[in-house]
Amino acid sequence: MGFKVGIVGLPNVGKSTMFNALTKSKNAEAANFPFCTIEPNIGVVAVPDARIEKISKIANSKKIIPTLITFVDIAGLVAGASKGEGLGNKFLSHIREVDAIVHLLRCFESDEIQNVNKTVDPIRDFEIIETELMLADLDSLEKRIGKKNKNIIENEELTKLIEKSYECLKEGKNPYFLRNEFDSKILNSASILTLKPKIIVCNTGEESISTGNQYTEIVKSRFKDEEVVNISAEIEQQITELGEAEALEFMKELNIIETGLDRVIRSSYKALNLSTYFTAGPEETRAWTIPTNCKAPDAAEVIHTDFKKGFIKAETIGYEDFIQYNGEAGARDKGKLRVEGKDYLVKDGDILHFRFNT
Ligand SMILES: Nc1nc2c(ncn2[C@@H]2O[C@H](COP(=O)(O)OP(=O)(O)O)[C@@H](O)[C@H]2O)c(=O)[nH]1
Ligand SMILES: [Mg+2]
Repeated sequence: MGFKVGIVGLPNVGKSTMFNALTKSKNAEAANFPFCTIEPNIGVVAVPDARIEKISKIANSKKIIPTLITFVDIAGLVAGASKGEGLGNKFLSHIREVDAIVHLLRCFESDEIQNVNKTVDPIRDFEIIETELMLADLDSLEKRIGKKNKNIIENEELTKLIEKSYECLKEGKNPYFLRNEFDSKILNSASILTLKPKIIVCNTGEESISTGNQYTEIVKSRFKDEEVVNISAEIEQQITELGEAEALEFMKELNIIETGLDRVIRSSYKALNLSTYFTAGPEETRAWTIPTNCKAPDAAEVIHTDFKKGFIKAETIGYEDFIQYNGEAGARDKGKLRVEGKDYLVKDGDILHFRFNT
């Protein structure tokens, strides 16, 4: 269902704590949001988006339907996992299915919680996990390249990507930089673990939740091009146990305006290069997820394949215009309702109404 993000990290870094807080809080937040925990380690959560409420108020909608993202708590990754240590290869099948990876890094000190290593060192921990992913990729690409010769020819760009990644991995290099050289469609279809978009999440202690600490600083300077988010999994869990007013009060005390979980969700959305458009009417205001820079008929297809097949045009109002002119009628009066054709690239926040032949 929708886009999937896997949470990985060494044992005891706080993955399950964060996962539980994520799924629990988003469940409690609005009972009418479609939500489910498919398996104990898979949860579907709503993407927080303040725009949807504003639109629905203006459109006088009975219902709000947010867009969703799936999180998977992936346990069992330890040094040697690719060779069967820990839960061994079991975790690999979980990771293969995800669209992006959250690396949860331990940045808190605690005498009680055992790390597999004695010291706190988020970069070392990251490298351990990445090494396992690289070894797993090396193994699977070797097989794929072998198969190709036996007549399973893949598309040319994909073959190039596979071969280049394989060359890197053979030399012990991480092929992640190839993300800059290939189209996202090819990257997404490659099913290569080390090429999946990454979100780096630092699990800090309570005292450094708003300021960060020495460890989160190291992480931030190492990952300049990635989304880096600081959270405290324990605090997030505590927040989920409070009522709305208490939670806000608590957050004020901690000097944070937004929960770490909301930031993790939004960073994931960004790392996946996704945008949102809306449909709005008296029945419902609904958010739809599309790849950024998607053409109107492809955006329509997210609602229904018939919308793409019979696509005629998309009546389009930009989000700012919709708010400023108080909805569709106002925007139309001011000439802000545009009629867009099949080459229109949908913008984040657009309110769309598709016209199509059946
Ligand atoms: N002090 C402290 N302990 C934490 C924090 N996050 C998680 N823990 C504790 O670390 C232990 C392992 O957490 P868990 O979520 O099960 O880790 P996992 O193995 O990565 O799933 C639990 O006892 C948590 O309560 C944190 O931010 N600070
Ligand atoms: Mg766990």
